[in-house]
Amino acid sequence: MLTRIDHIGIACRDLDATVAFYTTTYGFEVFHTEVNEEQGVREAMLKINETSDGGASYLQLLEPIREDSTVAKWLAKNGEGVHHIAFGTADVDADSAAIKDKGVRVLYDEPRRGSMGSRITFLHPKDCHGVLTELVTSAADPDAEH
Ligand code: V0V
Ligand code: CO
Repeated sequence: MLTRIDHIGIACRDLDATVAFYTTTYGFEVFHTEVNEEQGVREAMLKINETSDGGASYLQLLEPIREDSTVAKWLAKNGEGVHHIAFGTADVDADSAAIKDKGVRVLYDEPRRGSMGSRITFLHPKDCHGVLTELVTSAADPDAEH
């Protein structure tokens, strides 16, 4: 069951400048930063609020680290802006299988490593009315494998 908005992914060209905008303008704080080599991004997670399922909602600011990464490709075409939304679930395997059975393309056969040790997969934007949609089980979710 999808129980929260886990994060909104925002593509940017300059992570430090974008973090400065969100911290200075709104007073949000950086909760976590990391480089995800597989996904080709450097990212910052800004925690916005905790959620009733025991998780939290974040902004995920994403700067590409390679020209051939999905975010670099998207930036070249669209410029900076909202890149994806992510729904949180305690069981990304079960939810992605159930959604696949409804005819939505799931991009990965097995969930991959996401921010802060989470397990993530993506749904094709063309099957989701134009929205690249991620499913995430955070390391803190009850059913998460550690
Ligand atoms: C592409 N399209 C999008 C889109 N990206 N539509 C909405 N939102 C997006 N973000 C559209 C694009 O305009 C095209 O439509 C069509 O899909 C095919 O796109 P393309 O430019 O030819 O690109 P592809 O097909 O090479 O790649 C698109 C997909 C790719 C979605 C397959 O971006 C992908 O694998 N994304 C999943 C991984 C990812 O995004 N990682 C970065 C975040 P038209 O022009 O044909 O109509 S990493 C992350 O979130 C982490 C680590 C985390 O949360 O922990
Ligand atoms: Co994401």
